[in-house]
Amino acid sequence: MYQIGTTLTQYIIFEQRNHTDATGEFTGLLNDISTACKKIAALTSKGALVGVLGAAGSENVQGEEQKKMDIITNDVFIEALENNGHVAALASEEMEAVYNLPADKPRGPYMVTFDPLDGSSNMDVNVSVGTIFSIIKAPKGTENPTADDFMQPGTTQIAAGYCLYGPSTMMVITTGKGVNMFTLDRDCGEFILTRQDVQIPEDTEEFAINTSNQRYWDAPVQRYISECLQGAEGPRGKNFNMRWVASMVAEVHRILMRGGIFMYPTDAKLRASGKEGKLRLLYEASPMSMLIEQAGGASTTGRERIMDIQPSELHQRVPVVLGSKNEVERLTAYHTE
Ligand code: AHM
Ligand code: MG
Repeated sequence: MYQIGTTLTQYIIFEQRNHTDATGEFTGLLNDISTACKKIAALTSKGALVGVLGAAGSENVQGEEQKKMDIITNDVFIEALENNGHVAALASEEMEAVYNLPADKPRGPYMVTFDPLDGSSNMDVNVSVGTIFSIIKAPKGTENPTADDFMQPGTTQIAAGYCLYGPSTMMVITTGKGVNMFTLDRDCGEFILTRQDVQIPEDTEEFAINTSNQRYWDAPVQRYISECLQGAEGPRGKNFNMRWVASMVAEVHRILMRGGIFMYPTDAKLRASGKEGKLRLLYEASPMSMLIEQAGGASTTGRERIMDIQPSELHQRVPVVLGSKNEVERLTAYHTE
């Protein structure tokens, strides 16, 4: 256990001491990620003052409108990570292909996948947004890893986390030994440990789903939500509350703090447009699943554990059901009944 008040930098160094074979590369990488997130936190907090709101006038590989901040934060991440020899390649929700480092940059043993600003459309209305990241091992002896090298299931993640830009900026990290939360102290520029070994309650009375898609949902999701909505008079015998921020980072953070279930299931509308889900496996579903499982929660597609999925493409989308264990297991069971 660490003392509350430990800085993220101290925490990373202490963690390195526990690994006798550590080279310092991982420590350096987490430091670079933390630097990138601090820069993004500064930009998000200044917003309109520095002209970063609004559309960029372009689309990403997935045909979604890019916000100015999608592009700016993607560049901030690349710049923070490509110079210090800790990574071999990067992949981002905002870039079509794998980002290989320029020839003159030193290569390192890790690869990072990231969504530089998840929920970016919320930026314009001053609602919480976040950065999501996942760290995996790079193949040995490969100068320029390819998309194939990124096709690793979530169980191979070395670390995963997000930075939430909300009323306060928080870095939430797992290295596979629980989940710790750090709050950015802007006065000293450090992330400070404010909560450790987070545990998600197994039961909850709070669900998060975009109900505007209700008419497209499959039967198991219809049943689950309808039972929640019937409240104390229905089969669940208790009342439920609902939240939908439309920023996955904010939703996952709420669930880590007080429990809940978050769903972005597949539905008829997504399938009609050739998609299996809305959220991306490598940049969103996989890292969030590692955090949720490390905090004692569960994460599935409704049919299988997300961490077990063998990715088949960089921008693969999957249905997501995550949060308090008993509710996730219930909805997952409805899919197989
Ligand atoms: P983005 O990566 O393009 O920002 O999209 C992901 C976001 C999630 O943060 C959020 O859960 C979801 O999209 C919101 O979807 P919807 O617009 O259907 O409410
Ligand atoms: Mg996203």
